[in-house]
Amino acid sequence: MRYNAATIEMNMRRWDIFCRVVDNYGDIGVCWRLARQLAEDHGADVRLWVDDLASFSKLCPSISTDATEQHVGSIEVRRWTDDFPSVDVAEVVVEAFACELPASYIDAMARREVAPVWINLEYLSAEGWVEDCHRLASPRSNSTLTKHFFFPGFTPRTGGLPRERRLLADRAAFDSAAEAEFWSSLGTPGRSADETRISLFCYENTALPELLRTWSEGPCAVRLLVTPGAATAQVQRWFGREFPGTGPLETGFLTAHALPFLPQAAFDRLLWACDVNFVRGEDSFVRAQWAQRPFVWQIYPQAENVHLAKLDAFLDRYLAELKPPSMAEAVRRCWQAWNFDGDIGAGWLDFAENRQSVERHGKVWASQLDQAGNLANNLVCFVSGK
Ligand code: TRH
Repeated sequence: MRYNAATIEMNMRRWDIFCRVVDNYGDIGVCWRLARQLAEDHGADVRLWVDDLASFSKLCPSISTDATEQHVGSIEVRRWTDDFPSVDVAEVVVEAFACELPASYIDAMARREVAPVWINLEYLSAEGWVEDCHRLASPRSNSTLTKHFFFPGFTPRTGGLPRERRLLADRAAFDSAAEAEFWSSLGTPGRSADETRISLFCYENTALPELLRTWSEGPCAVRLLVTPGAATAQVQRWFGREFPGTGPLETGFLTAHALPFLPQAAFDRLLWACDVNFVRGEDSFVRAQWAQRPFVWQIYPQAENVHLAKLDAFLDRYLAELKPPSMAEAVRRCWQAWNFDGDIGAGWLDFAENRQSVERHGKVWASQLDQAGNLANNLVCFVSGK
């Protein structure tokens, strides 16, 4: 959808975003994108409070892990510690993923002559109830403050997905020359005509050994780009040896390369440059959709299998328009095998056979997602209406 970025009114210019890193990188990954999009696309003055600068510095290497206050571009980054300082309250306050604002800050919000707009940014889900809860107000008892629930999502009745204003144009401009330059910047060989290039970002996954075996047996050459952490550990375990310095591990049709942790913008390019992406969690899952490449998602496992319904809800939406139904079923089987230790060998072979059609579908899907607007723009519009 082509729209102008919503303008922030002068009296809504200052935004505080609060982020607690529960585990992994998704919390800070989403908050960092939102902070940048609000600042760069909408001109907001953003102050980002983060309790774990070490995780943050992985995806943004210019972050100093021991600074209490620092700037990255126009964004002020503050270390969030228990002894919260006395600061001016912003006009818009984003509490990411119910991270619980400091009590002293909430008191200061309540003392403001005009109450700030208080947003609780929720986790992403494709489930139907999200549309009913999006934008709901939750007034605080004995207070002038009201918290609003803001749900990212896949339909126009949700908050949409994080997406930079220029993202689709940049993605479209990423041609084979840009791709070759990207591979060379990683020290990875250029492409050969007959290989399938796959990125792997996953949690510990019991289906992975079988998938590696399937890839190693062909019939096509697979060049696997393995991200640090659980993916690298499992690949090394399967090969029975460590990556030899910067060199690959090889067996049969499979060649695996270990990647360093990439800055977030380079991670996005990795997803653009691969033929298929295995992603996880929330933020890389969204980026795989904007990358418009076939992808396989490992959902973040939750207690009591709550994630089963979330996975199905997404598959129902994502596959609704993929025809014929047998192709949609092939994608579903592969994803379910990957998440629930099913027959990933057969699942992969079916998925790979339908790859070109799934890729075409990914482009249609991305333009459909674009109809929901993007999260930062939708937030600015919502806040302006308050
Ligand atoms: O790290 P994750 O597993 O995060 C998860 C999910 O967000 C989950 O929903 C949440 O509940 C849990 O954290 C606490 O996966 P995710 O969401 O894909 O976040 C990874 C981020 O790291 C994303 O912004 C991309 C970024 N990244 C890089 O920038 N460079 C890299 O090399 C890699 C591998 C990731």
